[in-house]
Amino acid sequence: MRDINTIDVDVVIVGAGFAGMYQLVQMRRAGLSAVVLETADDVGGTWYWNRYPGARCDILTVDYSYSWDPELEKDWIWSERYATQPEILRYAQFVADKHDLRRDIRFNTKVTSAQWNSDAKRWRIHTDSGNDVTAQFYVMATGCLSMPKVPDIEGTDRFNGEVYFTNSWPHDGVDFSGKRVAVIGTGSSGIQSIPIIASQADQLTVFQRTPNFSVPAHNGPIADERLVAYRQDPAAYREEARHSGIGVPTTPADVSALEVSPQEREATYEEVWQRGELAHLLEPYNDLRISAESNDTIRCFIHNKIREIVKDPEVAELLCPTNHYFATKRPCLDSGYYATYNLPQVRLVDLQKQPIETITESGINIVNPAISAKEKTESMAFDAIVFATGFDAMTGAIVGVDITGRNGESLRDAWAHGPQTYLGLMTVGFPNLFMITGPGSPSVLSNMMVSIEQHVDLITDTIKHLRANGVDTIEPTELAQRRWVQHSNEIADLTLLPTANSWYMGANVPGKPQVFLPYPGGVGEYRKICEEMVTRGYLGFALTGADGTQSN
Ligand code: NA7
Repeated sequence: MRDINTIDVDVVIVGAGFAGMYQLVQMRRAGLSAVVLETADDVGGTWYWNRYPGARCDILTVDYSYSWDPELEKDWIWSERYATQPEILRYAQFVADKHDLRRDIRFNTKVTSAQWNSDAKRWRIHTDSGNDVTAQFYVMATGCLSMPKVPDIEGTDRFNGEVYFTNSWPHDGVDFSGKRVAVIGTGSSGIQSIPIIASQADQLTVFQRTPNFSVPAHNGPIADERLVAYRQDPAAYREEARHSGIGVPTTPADVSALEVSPQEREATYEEVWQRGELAHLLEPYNDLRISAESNDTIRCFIHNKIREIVKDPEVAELLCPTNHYFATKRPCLDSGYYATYNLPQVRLVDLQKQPIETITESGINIVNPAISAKEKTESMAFDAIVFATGFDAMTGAIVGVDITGRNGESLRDAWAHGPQTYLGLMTVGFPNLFMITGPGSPSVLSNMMVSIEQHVDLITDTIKHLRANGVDTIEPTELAQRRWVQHSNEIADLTLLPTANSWYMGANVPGKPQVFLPYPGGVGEYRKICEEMVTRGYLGFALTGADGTQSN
């Protein structure tokens, strides 16, 4: 039997992406002992794993940067509007070096299970390296899009050629020159990688289940006016982002899309299309998120753009998203995506009409009634298949660890009908377990960096408060949790968001309960609610002292 070495710390943090790194910094600043457990062999999280060609940020990188180290704001200059994955990874590594973070990170260490010990009032975390960690506080900094979705396609294991997953791409890259390549999936990862794969491959076939809205990134140097606003007063720029709707400085509109003339609307949409920023696409009118009729105006504008770019009218129609409203699935930013379908070596297969029958040893079989009256199977041979099929979003990485709380209850069971949290931060029955950007927080509907920093600061202040007041455990009350879930759903129901089969709803993973996962009220509103919760003495949380006395 292997020896289990146990280390004991105040705080165990799982994940060394941007959330875990900053949480470590804050724990050190608070004078607490902390260790980070990380599966990979270096920092970076999402930006460590997603190395597929064309991987970039879809929020301007000036906005997608840490604000907690004023020196960093001067030391690190982004080279483009939307930095590439290697540049963002270098940024994470630069921060890790500058703050000497790696000494408290255990790399190549996967957390397998965690148990709360009610007597000791501590968590015990088991890892695959044979080392256990015990800690009073346990922070899951595991990311919202980090647990790959298992491709639910018949025959996936049969293929004898090269197989790649965008979410765990080989570190030394892949050259598709001279190859026949299939890409399955047209979310952000597919849309970013398809133009580059097409430029290398002999033949590229894209398998599309749902067309997605994408707008051109117009990547290049960072626009002057943005840099001026940011460099003049970085602190004020960041503060504005913290109180905005999605964590990027924007000016909310006060007019409906239906209140202006079609000509004015067209000109406005053209301006935002040329601007190439997701944050500004819903900005021009105040009802694009809530009114189907208004949303239709931007939906039609983008359809027309696709029809202008894609020369074959049939292919253009296949690429036009018609079964969901704009931004009810996460829209994408691209560099030449639609124009890629004008290349002679690129074919689009619409899986709605020609579903995959099976993956075979040599390629992919689809149902294609056009082949012949008798034979309806078309067999396509490939040298490589790229799965860009996404993630078990928001909950996958959390329930991927076998977590057992108070009374021996498993988190998987507690969330069997959908995640229940208070503020997306904690869940009933699991004392002292915090989630950064968990389900029920704005997270994936926001600039992640802003949401991460807000959560880390809140968790840090909470732990400091507990320590200063002799409180051993913190846990939400049933009532607060129930009301939060209800409040979040009520806001979602006012919008068009729940109408789409999106990963926001858990709809991409077969069998996953379909509930709206992120908090849709905006980061500024959410921040206010959290601040009020603190001001009102951690309203909605039960705090238990060493002698068992409870407050709240
Ligand atoms: P996404 O956005 O979840 O995209 C996954 C894509 O794969 C999407 O087009 C899916 O179609 C498709 N998919 C998933 N399963 C299948 C099967 N079984 N058959 C065919 N097609 C399938 O993940 P990404 O990695 O692209 O992007 C995730 C986020 O990362 C993105 O939003 C950015 O924030 C960064 P569907 O739409 O489900 O019909």
